Amino acid sequence: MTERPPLDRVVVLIPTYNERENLPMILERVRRAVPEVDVCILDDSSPDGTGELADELAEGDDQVHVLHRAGKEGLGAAYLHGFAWALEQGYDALVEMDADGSHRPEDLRRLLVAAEDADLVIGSRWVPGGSVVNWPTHRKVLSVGGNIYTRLLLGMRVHDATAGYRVYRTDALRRLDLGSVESAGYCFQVDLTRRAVLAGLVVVEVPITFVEREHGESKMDQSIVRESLGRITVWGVQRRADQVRERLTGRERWHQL
Ligand SMILES: Nc1nc2c(ncn2[C@@H]2O[C@H](COP(=O)(O)OP(=O)(O)OP(=O)(O)O)[C@@H](O)[C@H]2O)c(=O)[nH]1
Ligand SMILES: [Mg+2]
Repeated sequence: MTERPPLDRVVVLIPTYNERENLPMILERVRRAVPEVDVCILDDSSPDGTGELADELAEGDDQVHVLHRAGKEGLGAAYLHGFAWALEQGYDALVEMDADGSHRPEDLRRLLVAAEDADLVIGSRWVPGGSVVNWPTHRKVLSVGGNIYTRLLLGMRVHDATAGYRVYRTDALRRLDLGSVESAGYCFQVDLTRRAVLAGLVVVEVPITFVEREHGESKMDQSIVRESLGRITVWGVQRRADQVRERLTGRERWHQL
C-alpha cells in the first residue's frame, strides 16, 4: 500500500437549506468532537435565515466559514461549490455531513482514522455494525432498494453508495473530473462513488449509526428519487455498452495478431 500524506488540514462541509433549528447544535457537536477541523457551511439562501445565523456563529470562531449561494440548486451543486472552495484553500481532506444530526459528529474521528489508508471513506448504514435509528419503513425500503439497484447496475462492491457522510482526500478528488458532474440532487453521492471506483481510488466503508432528524423538514422529494433512478439506469446501460465494446475491440485485436 502506498504511503498517504497525513491529514493535517481537514474541513467539514455542511450544506444547509432551512436548518435554523439544527445549525447551532451540529456546529457545537463538530467543534467539540474534532476541535482541530474547520467547518464550512454551504447555504442556499435559506428563507428561514440559516445563512444569517451561520454568519453570526462564524463571527466568533476563525475555524467556521460560510459560503452563501444564490438560491436552492440542490445538494450536488452546493457540494461542488464547497469542493472547489476546499481545493482552492489547500485542505488535505474534506468531509461531507448533513446539518440535521443524522451524521453524528462523534463518529468523525473514526472516519478520519480510516482515511489515513483510503482515498474515500463512506460512513455506511448497510455494512455489519451500521444501523439506522427512527427511520420509517418506506425510507429503509427506498435506501436498501436503491443500493441493491445501484450495485446490480453499476457492479460496484459498495454497500451504501447513496450515503452522505464521507471523507474525501483532496488529492484524490483532483483526479476526478468534477467539472463534468451534472447530478444535482442526492444521486450526486452515487455519481461520485462511481467516479471514484472507475478512477481506481481506494474506497472504504466504515459502519455508522444514522439517526433520523428530530427538527426541521426533509428536503427529500420525488424529483430527487426520479433523478437518481434515471441517472443510475443510464450509467448502468453505458457500463454494459462499454463492456460489449471492450469485448469486441479485444476480439478485433485478436484477429489482427
Ligand atoms: N445548500 C443546500 N443544502 C441542501 C439542499 N437540499 C438539502 N440540503 C441539505 O442537505 C442535508 C440533507 O438533507 P435532508 O433534508 O436531511 O435529507 P435527508 O437526510 O434525505 O432527509 P431527512 O429524512 O429529513 O433527514 C441537510 O443538511 C439539508 O439542509 C439544497 O438544495 N441546498
Ligand atoms: Mg437528513
